[in-house]
Formats: sequence, structure tokens, C-alpha cells
Amino acid sequence: MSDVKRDVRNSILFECAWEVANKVGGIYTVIKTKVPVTVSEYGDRYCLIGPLSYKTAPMEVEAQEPSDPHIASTLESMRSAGVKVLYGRWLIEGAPHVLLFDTGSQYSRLDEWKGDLWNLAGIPTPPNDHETNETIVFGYIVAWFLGEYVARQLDTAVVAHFHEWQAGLAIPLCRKRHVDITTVFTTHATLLGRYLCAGSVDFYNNLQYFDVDHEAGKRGIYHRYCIERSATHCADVFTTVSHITAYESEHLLKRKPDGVLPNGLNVVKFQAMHEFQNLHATAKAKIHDFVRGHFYGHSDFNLDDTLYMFTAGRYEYRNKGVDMFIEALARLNYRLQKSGSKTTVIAFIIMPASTHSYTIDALKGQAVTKQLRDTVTEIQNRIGARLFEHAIRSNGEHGTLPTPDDLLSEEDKVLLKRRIFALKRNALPPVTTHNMADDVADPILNQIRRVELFNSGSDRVKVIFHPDFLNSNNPILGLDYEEFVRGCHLGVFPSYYEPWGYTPAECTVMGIPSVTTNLSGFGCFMQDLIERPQDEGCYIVDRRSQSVEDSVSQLTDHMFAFAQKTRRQRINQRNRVERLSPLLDWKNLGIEYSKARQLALRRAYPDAFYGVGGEGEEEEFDFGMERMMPNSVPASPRFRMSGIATPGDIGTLTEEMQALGTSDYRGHQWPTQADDEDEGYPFPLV
Ligand code: G6P
Ligand code: 1S3
Repeated sequence: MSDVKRDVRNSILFECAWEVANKVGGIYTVIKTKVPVTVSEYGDRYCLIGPLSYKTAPMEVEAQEPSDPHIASTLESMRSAGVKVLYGRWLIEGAPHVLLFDTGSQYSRLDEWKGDLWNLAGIPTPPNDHETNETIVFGYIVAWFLGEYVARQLDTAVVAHFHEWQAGLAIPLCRKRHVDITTVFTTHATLLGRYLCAGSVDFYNNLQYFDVDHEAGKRGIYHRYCIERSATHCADVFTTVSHITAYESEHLLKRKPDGVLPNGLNVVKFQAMHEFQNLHATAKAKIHDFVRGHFYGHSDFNLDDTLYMFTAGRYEYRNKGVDMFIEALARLNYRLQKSGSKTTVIAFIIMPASTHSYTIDALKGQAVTKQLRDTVTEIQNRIGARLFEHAIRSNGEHGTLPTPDDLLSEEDKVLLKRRIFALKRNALPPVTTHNMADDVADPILNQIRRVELFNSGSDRVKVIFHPDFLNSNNPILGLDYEEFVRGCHLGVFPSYYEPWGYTPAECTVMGIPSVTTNLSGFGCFMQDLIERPQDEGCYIVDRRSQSVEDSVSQLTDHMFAFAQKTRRQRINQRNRVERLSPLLDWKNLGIEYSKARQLALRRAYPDAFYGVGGEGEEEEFDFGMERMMPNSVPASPRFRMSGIATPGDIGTLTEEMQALGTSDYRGHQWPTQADDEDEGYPFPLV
């Protein structure tokens, strides 16, 4: 690269993503929850880079002067050229340094940079794609920053880690400009994968046959695809979040990932086991309150025999498996009815869509139940006062006790009747809480109509579609997402396209059982680590080697079996699920990121890695992190990993690398029936 000798042991890390201090989707969760382990490894040598959103940054970031003089002088120079920047601390656990660039301050250069991109990399850009324009401006600003920074700071190696195509354009720019840094690119999905799966193609069986340029062109995303692919190929190290996305990337982005960096969570351990069970009970009571309001006039089921199932996520009807969920709910309804079960299942679908606020009916339900509750409280107080008066006037003699008529006045009776009459309702409880912007064409509503899950009295499965994010300030279903999940009984995520899938992972660390599929990164990860995941409350539907019909039946079987469980069995199962959380803790998974960075340093500065023993003898690096240790989890799951292997593939890669000097990700083939999982395939056939 350059003649400058940089210290690779105490490298500086910049981590760049569109979702730094800017919540859009899952990458925000990755970055935010990973900060504590990265800060513990890098301390002040770590800085996140993202776009400056004036809506969220003022609430999330405290402005500060950079302590690194080279960052300070670089920013000063960029500011004098008109770049608007916010540097400070991101106010989250770990409080990392954060550098946010205002893309709006550099739109005047957009055309110049588009021209440059075309000349430099042959990447075309249409005029009106806002997301791509943002990507270009952001990418050029970041490359500008990194270039100036390493021109000033000549002592220490710089690792720049980029997430997803929207933050990845700086990679080819830095490569072309010979900026002396080493880069890691992590993709959390592929553009083409997401688009192809949302259509009706048999994606996984045709991965190797897609004409990628043609498919991207047909969908109007050729320019975005070019950016994604150039970031992939120009990065020193290319990684993704799961084996399944590694396989997809190999075929759609035409580079085998160097390894897999599974997504973790910041796991909070409770002092006592029963604490999270108590949280379930209190959160469930809040959901009960909502349900009482929503089903007013039709509360013909017992809340004590009611189970809450839910699905949640970005509104991608087919990719997130909502189609399969609703079909399975209809079948579950039939089976519960036929078996004469007393159990009622209320299924929530939490997926933000375009709406015109709450429906009158949904608001009214909460209002009439609140009025009833207030009235009952008033009457209760008056009854208490009368009871007291009656007792005090008995003067210590064994007198008569008051009759109900003494306690309940005529006015109280009238008031109570009025409230009860207000609960009468002619229509069925609504399926959705909001007025949908496009009610007629909405795929979720249309399927609910098709399977006729209309919340009628005879239905044992009721459906509530909440097309908005949850928030404790909402007048309807006023709970934060985490609290809502804790109060539910089962999360159902039968995704078709899911590079990782945080929703079931979040359920797991909260001790809530969940259903996912072997087409989701998380599902494959758990299947790889645990002998019988379903015994641990982690159900995995096979959507890979069986027909859609069989997958729906399998999902229905899981839900039906779950509905048969006794309370005691559910409590036990929650305990078992919660004990899996160390598997998903960044304290254990963060090491994969360390390995990816080390590999990037080795590739960029190979000479720095020969130890005192001379050429050929490489120095061992201390990653400063604990290795994955199955000891902290219960003995029941049989861990498939052997020895000191870690759950991502960088572990394997690093070991190979040490043996061979360098290495590539062991590109896994899509297995055939004859393949044996012991041969190291990440996708064991069932
Ligand atoms: C927790 C609470 C128990 C409660 C139970 C209900 O375990 O600690 O007090 O009985 O939840 O479980 P369920 O699965 O019926 O919601
Ligand atoms: C992506 O977000 P999505 O829901 O669009 O990235 C997430 C974080 O890596 C991942 O969990 C998810 O599967 C991907 O799809």
C-alpha cells in the first residue's frame, strides 16, 4: 500500500453505517447493541460514522470537540470547505465517539461526484433516485474524511468497517484513491435477494442461475447493485451475517464472503430467574387491558385461557412470511374448534404500513372500557364508604350485615347500567386498529379476508393487525415493543427471506419461545448450535426441503402443540428459552468482528505480521475478548461446535489462515440429498 509503517496492534476503528444514531431497521440494532463490546476493545480509538439526521441526532448525540487532533484538523478543513458535521458522543451504553455528516450540505457537488463515479468505476446513476443520491454524497464525504485523516495521522493503522451498500460507496473510492486504510464490508442482505424473493421466484433453487445484471436492470436497481457489488469486491474483507446470506452473496454479488459475523444482542442478566417471568406477567396484564377494550361487547372468551402470538417486522409480506402465518392461523382456528379447545389465540401482526390514524371503533373500545373501569372504581369507593358507615354505627354489637341494596344506590345502578349498555356493539371487533391508506389492496388484510378470520364469537383464533410501531405513549396498545414481546406467549416469524432475523433472537433473550425457519440466518444459527432446538422453545419450520403446503402444516402443528401446553409447561419452556441467551450475547459473538478486523489488517499490512521468530512465524493476536464458552449455558442443548470453534466462520477462517498463511471463506455448496452435514455444510438437510 504505502511506505508508511503503521502500528497494527493499536489500530483505529471507524465503523460506518447509514443507521448510526438513525433508526431505520435492523442495522441500527446491530450497531447500537454491539457498541459496548467494541468500546471495551478499542476505547477512544473507536468512532462511528453516519449521516446527520436533524430529527434524531439532537436527541441521541451530545456534541463534543474531538480528542484526536488529527480528527479535529481533518474536520476543520472539511468544515472550511462547507461540510456540516456533528462530532460527539452517542448517548447509548458505551457512549462511543460519533461523527455525523450532513449530506444536505454537499448536494451542490452531487453532479460532479456522479460524473466522477462514472469515470472512476463505470457506475451509472439516474437523476431521481433519492436513496442513491444520498449514498453517493455520503460515500464521497466519508472517503474525503478518511483520505484526509490518514494523510495527517501516519502512525497507526486504520480499519474502516462499512455496513450495507448505502454506506459502502467509500470503499471503492478509497481503493481507487489508494487511501492507506484497510476495509471490511458487511452486507446484511443483498439488494437482488430482497427484490427477487419478494416476487414469486423459486429463489434458493435458482441462485446460481440468475443473470444478475439483467435481473437488477429489470427491477430498476442496476445502479444500486453496481454500488453494492463494487463495495463487495473492493473491500479487503467481505462478510455477511449468516451462512445463508453468504451463499446468496457468493452467487448474486459474485464474491465468497471471507466469513460470517452473526448478529448479537446486549443480553441483560437478571439476578434471579423468576424476574423475567414476573415481567411476563405484568406485561401480559397490560395486553389483557388492551384486549378487553378491543373486544368489548364480544369478550366471550376467558383471558386466563388466552394465548398471545405475534409476528413483527418490516412490512415485507412474503419475505417475512406473513402469508404463511395467516394461512397457519386459519388452520389453527379450525383445529382448535374441532378439538373443542377452550383456548383462544389472539394473533398480533405488528407491521408498519401507510395509515390515516386509528379507527374510531378501536379508540371507542378503549374509551368505553376506561369509562366502565372509572365508574366501577367510583362505585367501589362509595360502597366502601357505606360499608364503613354501616359497620361503625353497629356500636360493637353483633348487628345485621348490610344488604346489597344498602350498599348499591339506585343512582349507582343506573350509572352502571349505562356503562354496560355502552358496551353493546353491532359489528365484530375490528381486525385492524388503524384506517389503512390502501385498505382494498393491502396484502395482509386481503389474506385475512380470504381465510375469513373476522374475530367472530366462534373463532378460537382472533387477529389484530397493528400497522404501526408500538410505543408506550400510544392510546391503543400503549406498550413499548420490548414490553409487548415480554407479555406475549409465542413469536412467529416464518420468513422466506431473512438474512439474520432479530425478532426471534430478541424473543429468545427475553425468554419468549418463537418459531422461525431454516431460511433465516437466525434459524440456521440455532439449528447449527443446538441438537433439538424445538425442545428449547426455538421452533424451526423447514421451508427449504419441503413444499409450501408441508411448511404450513408444520407451522400449524407447532402452534397447535403450543396451544395444548399447560401453564406450568409454558413457564418451564420460558426458562429453557431464556437460558439460551448467552448464545446471542455480543460478549461471545463480538469476537467474530475482531477476527474480521484482524484479517483486514493482515491483508493490508502482511509484513507487520511476522513475529520475532522471523518470516513464516506469525504473531498470535489477543482479541481481548472471551471465546465462546458453552459452560455459561445449560447442559441441555447439545452444542454442535467442537473445541474452541466460534459460531461465525471467521473462526474457521482464522484457523485456516494461520495454517495456510491466507485463506478464503470455505464456500459452501447448496447441499444435495447425498451430502452429509458432517462434511461441514452449513445447511444440514433434515
Ligand atoms: C409467570 C409468572 C406467573 C404466571 C405465569 C403465567 O411465570 O411468574 O405468576 O402464572 O407467568 O404464564 P402464562 O404462560 O399463562 O402467561
Ligand atoms: C436486515 O434488516 P431486514 O429486516 O431488512 O438486517 C438485519 C440486521 O442484520 C437482519 O436481522 C435482517 O434479517 C435483514 O433484513
